[in-house]
Amino acid sequence: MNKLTMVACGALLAASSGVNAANIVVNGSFEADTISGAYEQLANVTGWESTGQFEIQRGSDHGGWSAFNTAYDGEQYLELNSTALTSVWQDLSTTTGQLYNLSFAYSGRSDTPGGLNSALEVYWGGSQVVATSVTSHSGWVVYNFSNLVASNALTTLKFTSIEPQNAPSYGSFLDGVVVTAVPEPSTYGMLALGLGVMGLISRRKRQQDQHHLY
Ligand SMILES: [Ca+2]
Ligand SMILES: [Ca+2]
Repeated sequence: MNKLTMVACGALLAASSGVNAANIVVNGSFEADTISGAYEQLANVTGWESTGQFEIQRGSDHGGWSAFNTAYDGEQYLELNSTALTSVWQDLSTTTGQLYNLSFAYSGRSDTPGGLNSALEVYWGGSQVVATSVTSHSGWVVYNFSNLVASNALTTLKFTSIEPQNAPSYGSFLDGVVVTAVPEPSTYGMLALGLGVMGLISRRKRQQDQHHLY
């Protein structure tokens, strides 16, 4: 790789890092407050607010109970229903008018009495992002929502557990909450420019090689 190619690669990497935007959720994987047992009920969890107390659980493969999930990401996750159906939320620092993508992993709890379904509602800036509640009962399901608009400098991301009302301390596991800014068109422009430069260098190199051959 010659010097010019290396410079072009550097430009390409710089443009790419803009595409892979950072997660603006604080402690979206619930790993910041390390618990020592299988589960722990906490008054406070880094980055998050709650209508009740929090419950952090360790994945079944990291000392948690067999009824618990393997963490979707890392070793721990949140159980919204600590002792009652609760909401958790976080005020995200956003740019007004900017578009964001949201993804998270959700699961009901497998040992919920009577096999009752768990259900969750998700709100972005006060508006529900899905018309019907998310429902899942066995294993993690990853949900993705694209192009959510930020109307303010702070946007509240909220998860509200609404089922099972008859076993309100069971389930609604949440993990891997990620919100990233949708790349600006100018970032794509830089990336395209970087790729164009690479293509040009590659063509010139081939032409030079041909000169050497003949
Ligand atoms: Ca986690
Ligand atoms: Ca619980």
